[in-house]
Amino acid sequence: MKKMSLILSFALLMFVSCQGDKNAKASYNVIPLPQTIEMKEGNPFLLSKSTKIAYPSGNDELKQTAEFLAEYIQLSTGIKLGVLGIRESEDARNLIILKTGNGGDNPDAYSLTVTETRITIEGSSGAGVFYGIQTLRKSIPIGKKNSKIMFPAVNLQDYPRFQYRGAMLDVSRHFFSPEFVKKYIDILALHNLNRMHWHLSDDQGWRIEIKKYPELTSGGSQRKETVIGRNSSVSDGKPYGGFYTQEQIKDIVDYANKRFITIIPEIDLPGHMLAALTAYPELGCTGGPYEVGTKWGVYDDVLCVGNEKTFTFLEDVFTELLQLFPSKYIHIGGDECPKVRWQSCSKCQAKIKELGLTKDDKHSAEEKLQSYCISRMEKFLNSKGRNIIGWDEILEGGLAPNATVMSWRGVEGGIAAAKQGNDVIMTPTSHLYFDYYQTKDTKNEPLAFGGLVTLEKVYSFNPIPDELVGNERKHIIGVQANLWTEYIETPEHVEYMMLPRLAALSEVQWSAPEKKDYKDFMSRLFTMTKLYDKLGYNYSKRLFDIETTTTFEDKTIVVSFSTIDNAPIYYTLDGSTPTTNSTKYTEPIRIDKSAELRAVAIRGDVVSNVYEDSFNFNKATLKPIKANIEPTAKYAFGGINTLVDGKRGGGSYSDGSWIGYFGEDFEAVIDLQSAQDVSSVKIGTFVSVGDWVFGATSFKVAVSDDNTNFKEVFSKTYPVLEATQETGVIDLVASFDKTKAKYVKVSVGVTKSMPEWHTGKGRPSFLFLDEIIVQ
Ligand code: TNX
Repeated sequence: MKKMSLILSFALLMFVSCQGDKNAKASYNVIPLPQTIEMKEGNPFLLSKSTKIAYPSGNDELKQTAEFLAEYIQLSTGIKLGVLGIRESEDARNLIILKTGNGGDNPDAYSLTVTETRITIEGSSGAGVFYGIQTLRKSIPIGKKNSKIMFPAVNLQDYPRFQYRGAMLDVSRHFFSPEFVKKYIDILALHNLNRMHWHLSDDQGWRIEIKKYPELTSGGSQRKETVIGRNSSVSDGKPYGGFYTQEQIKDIVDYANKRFITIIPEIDLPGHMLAALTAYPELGCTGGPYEVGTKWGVYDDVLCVGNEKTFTFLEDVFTELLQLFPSKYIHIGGDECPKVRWQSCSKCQAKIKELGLTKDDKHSAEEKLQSYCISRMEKFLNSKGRNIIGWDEILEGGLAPNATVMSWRGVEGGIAAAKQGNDVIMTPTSHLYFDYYQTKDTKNEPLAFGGLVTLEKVYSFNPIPDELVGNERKHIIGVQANLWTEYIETPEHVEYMMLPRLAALSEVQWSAPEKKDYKDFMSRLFTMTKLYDKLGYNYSKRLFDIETTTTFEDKTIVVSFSTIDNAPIYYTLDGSTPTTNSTKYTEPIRIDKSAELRAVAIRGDVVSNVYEDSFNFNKATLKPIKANIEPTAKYAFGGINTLVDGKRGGGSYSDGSWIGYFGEDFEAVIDLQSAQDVSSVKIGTFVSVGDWVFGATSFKVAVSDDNTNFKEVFSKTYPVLEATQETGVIDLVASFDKTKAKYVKVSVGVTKSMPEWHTGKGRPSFLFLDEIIVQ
């Protein structure tokens, strides 16, 4: 009773004090975190209906920015402020003053000073002022009904770490309306990004009107249907298409420009060109006929580089493109260009001869032909005063000094390019592919490309690898996230994949690395979600999920939980769904026998996604294990111990709970550490044939008491999987007569030659394994 009344009076106190505090208070701890925030002694500034936003009379750029700020403030507070032009000498009070000329050499820098009489945002340029108003809008608390907002006195100095802060949108695989592209630009602006890389052409659709080549849009922008899922054998049978007219593009470029975002267009060449080839088959090596891609992946049909017409076409296309996009950088792709057509094309072979290209120990003649194509286009664009960006494949076969490399297949390409003096934009699949899953709980997520790029992973990205020293480090000019849209059809889904990972990216791009603190970021993100809600952005609610860390202590697995806002967590160990009646989490959970752990965070009547983990304690759990081969680097994750960590693999081969091998048979020996009765061994495999991930072709078990002489107790072979095989887990199970064993050897055969029906026919496959269960 006493406790009850204590709680009640505390609640009452809170109620009264919230009521009493009529002015909602701004906080400058926004995302991305500003460089320095120096709080001042003086009285705060009170923003009210009568506050005005002032810009220097006659400055249209700042007038526009002032109008943006008025809109932002109205959205967040409901208060509509007036905007007015003033002369330098005017000394008015109750103003938010925007001005330029703080003299710094970083055009994106600004200062924000708050005193009792005014808020002043002074940028090195219009861009700096724009970032200043972003910080100001994000500092405003959301969801409080107040007539005044209190801005504590401050001297805030801010500038970005990187000059290039980008995000890519692929509009080829799926098309997005001009209205949505503008919303995407708004989302970037909110996070202080200044480049939108627009992937406008690919195998599955050409999306930009080119007046000289009307077929590109009349035919090349349309595909007859789209494959369902990850290159399954079924398609939806529905025609799909769309493109932007030049007028629409100009309008979007202008929209972005007002928000200090430069659009970098990409025409991907000489590969990823099937849509253009469909429109103009004479540009391909075989002459066609071609068909706009209806499946995902890489197509063998590419531009014929031996044909001069190809270059006329490209120069014409870029000539029109340059009139629409003022960007200094133009992206010409260069990724994933198979060379098979060129190998048997008389024109390409003649060109190779004419250019005197010969195979050496690093590159084939055809790879050098690709390099020729890229550098020829580079020269053309340079002659028009532009510089090229290309995917890291453009490094292969030599690179001109003013080309910028987008390092996507890891950071290695970026390191190599920076070491040879080229500029680099870091955008590795490992941390910045926003088409990858954002949680391990993939079975409750919309289908994604694969991979796992969590919020924390994005946040942890280090754009300047330690391998780079001195001046080399300056060549990392920026960081970008990529949104490929094979599996993303709707605007809501784009937002879901971008947010909140873009918030983590913005901090990598903007803030000081020495201030990086994930926990602190998460608390600021919690505030930011209120603004996302207000703006109607469909961000992933995964940030409210339970976060876990697992450690191992002797023969015990220790699981710790946390949430972004310290919400109460409840759990069960028997697989039942937790409720507020279940055990409340107060300290790390110690698990030493098989268990089905389930946990939820409960906020009022909102229950989070269920966290699930299965622990299987058996004779192999947490025992020493040695394998004959190393997993493929990309899929090594926690290494071989993953197979005996007591946790069964989850719903995606790339979520870190599986380890992957390529093309080689697997064999491992587990040391049970004493002779034990053994009569069954089980191992999980994960299959996804569209991704070259096949099942086992054989499974063998042998036992030994000295780790030298093994006796086979089980052996079985399996047929190669069919095209209709569903993606998921296939367990291999060996049962045999009870036998004593101190060592257990498990051998799993990989599919060495994928079948006729597969795009990789004749090539070996991946093999994904998890948990070995010995009983
Ligand atoms: C690789 S990144 C591609 C794209 C795909 C993407 C899917 C790059 C230069 N090429 O064509 O859409 O993977 O993640």
